[in-house]
Amino acid sequence: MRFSAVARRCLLFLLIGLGELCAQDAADLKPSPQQVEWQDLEMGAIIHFGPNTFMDREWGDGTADPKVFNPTQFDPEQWMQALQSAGMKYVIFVAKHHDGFCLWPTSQTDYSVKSSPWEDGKGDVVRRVEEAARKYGLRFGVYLSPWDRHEPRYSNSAEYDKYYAAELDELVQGYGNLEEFWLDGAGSGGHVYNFPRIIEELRTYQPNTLVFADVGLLDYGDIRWVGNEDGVIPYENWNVIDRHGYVRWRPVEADTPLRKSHWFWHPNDEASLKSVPELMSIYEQSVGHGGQLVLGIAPDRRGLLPDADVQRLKEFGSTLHERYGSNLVSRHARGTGEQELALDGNPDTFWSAPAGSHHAALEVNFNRPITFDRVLTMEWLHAGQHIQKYAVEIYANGKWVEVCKGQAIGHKRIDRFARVTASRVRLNILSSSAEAHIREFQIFNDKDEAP
Ligand code: FUL
Repeated sequence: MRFSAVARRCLLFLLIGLGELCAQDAADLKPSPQQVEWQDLEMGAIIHFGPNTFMDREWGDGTADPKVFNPTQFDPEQWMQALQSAGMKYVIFVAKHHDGFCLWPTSQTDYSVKSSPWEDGKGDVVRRVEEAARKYGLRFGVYLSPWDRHEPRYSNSAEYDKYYAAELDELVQGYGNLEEFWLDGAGSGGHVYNFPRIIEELRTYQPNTLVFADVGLLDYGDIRWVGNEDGVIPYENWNVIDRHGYVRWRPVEADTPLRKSHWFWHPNDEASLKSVPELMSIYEQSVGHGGQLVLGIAPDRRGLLPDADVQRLKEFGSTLHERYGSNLVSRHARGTGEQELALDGNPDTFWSAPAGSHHAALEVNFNRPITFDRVLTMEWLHAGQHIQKYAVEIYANGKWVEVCKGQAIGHKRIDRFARVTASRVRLNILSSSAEAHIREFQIFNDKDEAP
């Protein structure tokens, strides 16, 4: 081989290598199929129930006598009915909180339901919650607190790792498919865990479970924490983020309790129940910002969700339905083109902008003017998150006029603006890293909101 041929070959390898490096660009990264499926769930609940419920505590110190755990009317089906009425699609049950008390009859410690009077120590809360969730069509996942304020082995990292992995082993092998595993970093500052080993344990038996991990444990997460406990995404929401040079798809989950700042049930606390307008605003700033909303619910000492909470969840579900159940696009003058696939009310079909394009427009025409104050857009994400800048525009007095604009769309984006009336509306994709793919472009008018 002549030198120039060698040089050409080297250059080729260099370019291939660079191409692979470029695949680390945010725009080239794609979600796993499990992540896409999970993002479609949109709303779930995290459930806190244990000795804290009986002791008016949020963070138990691990000294509570297991005998305090004795719900009198335990009925997780009642919880699931309430969650279903709100439109929730999955639940994460706190199998062990920071107090170390296990809600299933683990073989790893006596500090569990086995030592409680509930069902004579023969009950299994995790099992009952799992069965109830599946019965009502909700996916099931668990939270297992790494921080353990009861277990004496916690002071010895290696011993505790074995203990934690054995607990996890029971949960991942005994309760069917887990949708999500919540890895909470709270209280763990300064403690060293062997997380690679723990995640391997999980992955061996549950390859499809998505790991939620907050800031400190992010390296292990398939899902990331939003950064607050208000349930809102206060920034443009990109699914791909860079963590010290390691770039990958990590959708965001926004968690917040139904009762302000309380994850566990507390007596005389009904005034802290979030109102329907508050919940709607949270929804619009979480699901409506392309993320997942996880609402904290807390059964009381009876083992039931309080009536007020049940009622609030139901009202939330019906208000969501009222506001986002009547898509005005269903009245548009139907065309035959590909764009119809983004206007058909079916998120399983999508329109793709011309191959290789970096901007495009999706236009909706109505036979007569419609009045509206919000739009909902969904991006098809299997090929990555491509839209980087867009505007919603109406045609008025012979020209296109912007009513709102933004950057990231992602799974779902809800935009609100001052009410307008028009018969031509368009989503103007001003910049996309590759051709845009739109599952849905929907238009709504909230009659309850003042114009
Ligand atoms: C936090 C915990 O410290 C809270 O008690 C609660 O479990 C919440 C969901 O996560 O980090």
